[in-house]
Amino acid sequence: MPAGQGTVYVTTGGGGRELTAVGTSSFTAHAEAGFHFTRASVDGDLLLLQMIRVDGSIGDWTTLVKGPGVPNATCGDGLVNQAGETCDGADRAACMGSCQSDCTCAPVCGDGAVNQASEACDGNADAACPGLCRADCTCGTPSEFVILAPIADTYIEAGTEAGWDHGAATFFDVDAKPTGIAYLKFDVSGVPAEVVSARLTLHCTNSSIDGGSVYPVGSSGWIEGDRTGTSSASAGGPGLKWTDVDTNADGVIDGLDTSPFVPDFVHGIRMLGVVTSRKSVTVDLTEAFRSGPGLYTIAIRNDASDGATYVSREGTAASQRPQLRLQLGGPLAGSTTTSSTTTISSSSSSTTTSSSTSSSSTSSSSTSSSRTTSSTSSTSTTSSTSSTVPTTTTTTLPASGSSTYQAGVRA
Ligand SMILES: [Ca+2]
Ligand SMILES: [Ca+2]
Ligand SMILES: [Ca+2]
Ligand SMILES: [Ca+2]
Repeated sequence: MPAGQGTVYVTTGGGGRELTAVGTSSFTAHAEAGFHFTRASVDGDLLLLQMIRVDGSIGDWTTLVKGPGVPNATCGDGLVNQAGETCDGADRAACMGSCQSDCTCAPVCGDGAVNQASEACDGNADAACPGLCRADCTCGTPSEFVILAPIADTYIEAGTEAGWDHGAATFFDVDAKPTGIAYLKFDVSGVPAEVVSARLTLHCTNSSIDGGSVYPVGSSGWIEGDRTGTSSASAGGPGLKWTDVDTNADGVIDGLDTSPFVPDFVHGIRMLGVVTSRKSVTVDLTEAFRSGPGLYTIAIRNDASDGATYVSREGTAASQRPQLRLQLGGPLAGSTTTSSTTTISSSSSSTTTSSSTSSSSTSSSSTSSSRTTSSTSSTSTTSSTSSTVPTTTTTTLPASGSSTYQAGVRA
């Protein structure tokens, strides 16, 4: 637009809590349903807006420039602002470790890839020793691990099934419409050793953009029940029901409910992320299993009306049932093995964020701002904040359907 002749308005999504599928239109540069926030960076005549996902990666960005020139983005300018940059100096939200001079994340143990000479394996990248990767990225021995099945699992659901017992169902749902929350109970009382890492694997049977977030539950005193949740015969079963937890019957489970089975939504442990039907998903829940021997309950809730479904412990295929794999800090009880366990590092390297508290949701993060500007530029005169009237507008457009962006477009 001509210099000094208008105001650019930028509308950014976020807020709310439920993810919904998003579409595209003729002027959409990027559309994505995901948890994110928008970061605005102002540097002189440059305004950079970025969609930052929960994992710190950048989903989309757009740049507005006042004045004649668009400064060249470089690796080293301290902002993730061009294709190929995962980080840049201190701007490294997507990195578990530091940012390297080439603007990529430095490899660390815990990033899920075997990418350092010291790593034999890393999380799910365990081809060198399937199922036996230690938290310190070395290969362990079978005696260091135990695999636990849940001793109970179920889900509770608002609405017409609020009084239903789903304890014997072959699956469990997490969903936001109606709200469905899954509960899994594990008995770690027979494991008298430090839990160095705990990884839960679930088998998904219904894809979702939000597989759910995992939360601790303070009490394991709930009953699984014996109804399958497939008919109204499930009403009134002995198992945990929505109506048991939503004690004030307002249709929402939160801190206003007095049930001991209200999940601790303030201390989310981990997100499952996008989950795909017929695939397994594994999450690191180490921090939830650090209290020593005993019973543990975790709950899974998502924020998408696009619900996810997982195989329960009653699932037909044993290999698809939930599994909690524990790496122990000492030999198993009764085990006579001594040598192989001495090298176990108890300094768990699983750091990570319990990112699930970052809220917001939705929708197309940014549309092409060349359209946006042209449609809003002409008449408005006042607008407080915009002393930054751009004379040149740069917008980032998708290069070719990928997530890499490049070219600036003059408005
Ligand atoms: Ca840069
Ligand atoms: Ca690694
Ligand atoms: Ca069950
Ligand atoms: Ca309630």
